[in-house]
Amino acid sequence: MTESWTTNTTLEQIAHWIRPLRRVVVLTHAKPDGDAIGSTLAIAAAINALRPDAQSPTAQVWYFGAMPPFAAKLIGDAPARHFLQQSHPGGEPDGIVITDTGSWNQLEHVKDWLGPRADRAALIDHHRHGDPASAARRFIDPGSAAACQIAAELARLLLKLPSVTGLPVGIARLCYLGLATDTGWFRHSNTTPSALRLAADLLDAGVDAPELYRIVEQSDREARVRLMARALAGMQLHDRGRFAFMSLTRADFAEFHAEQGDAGGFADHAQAIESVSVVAMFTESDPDSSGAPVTKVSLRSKDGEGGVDVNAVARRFDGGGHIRAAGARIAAPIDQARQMVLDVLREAV
Ligand SMILES: [Mn+2]
Repeated sequence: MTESWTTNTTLEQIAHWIRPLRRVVVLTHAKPDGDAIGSTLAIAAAINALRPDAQSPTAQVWYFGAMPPFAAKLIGDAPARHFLQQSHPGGEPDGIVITDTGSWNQLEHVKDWLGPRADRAALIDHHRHGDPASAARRFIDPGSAAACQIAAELARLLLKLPSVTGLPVGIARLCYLGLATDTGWFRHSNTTPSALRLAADLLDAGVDAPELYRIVEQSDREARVRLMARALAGMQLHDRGRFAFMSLTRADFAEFHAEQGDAGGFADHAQAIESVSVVAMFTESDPDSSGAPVTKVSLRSKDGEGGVDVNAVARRFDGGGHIRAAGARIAAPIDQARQMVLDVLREAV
């Protein structure tokens, strides 16, 4: 019998397993977002704080694919490596920690390396779906607002603190980053009482929340805002305004000297339209290894009466995510991908 995508351990046990490790690689999904970056760096920092006098840091983070514009400021001089495409990084860690995913299609770049080492891997995640074979030890809580909510607790356990209010401010700040970005700065439906209590505790730990807001939301390059204008200008509404579709081609990115990482979060702006229930943002990706076209779709669904489960829609295309935010990669040119998604959305409502 194959294992299911459920928790099979406790955070205490994961902390206990991590503590004696001497060489740890921390991984997350490709094209990491605020939660992925915050949770990986927070856990790596907590692990490295266990052996402050070590010659080289115990834990190192590996990132794959495009990084968001704010990443560099948050990574700073933390031990992190960045690979743009499929790599077989050297080294043989005695432990691997994965955050904010456990699905092979999001770990594609490192799958060949990770697969045979899953017996020495642990993952913490808040997604509803994943591949249990990616890690032998799994703590999965879809009730957590962000992977960072779980990471904050794991960091507390690693450092044997009575409360997350005692976390070093550098770690607390990273946890706040993921919590804030995954909840849309505490606006989305995952803004639970426990998420807000954790946010309060992290502020008590000394986090400068307005500074983080500035770094993440108010440090865009001009190219990103121009790209956003292009996406919004070409927006089309379907089904009496219920679905808003936007597209960006590789030529659009090239024109503004923008990178794929510059296009995140555009869907929020189209959600401002009252009639809109679902926003689909299509971006033309690089062709696959055989040269066939690939379109990435990012889906956002508005809360409230008649809200659409976009996770179910994304899963029809082998993607996934959350009920209100999900995505997929579709092996089709952009116009065809738009029609395919529209068909599935019409079935879903
Ligand atoms: Mn997340």
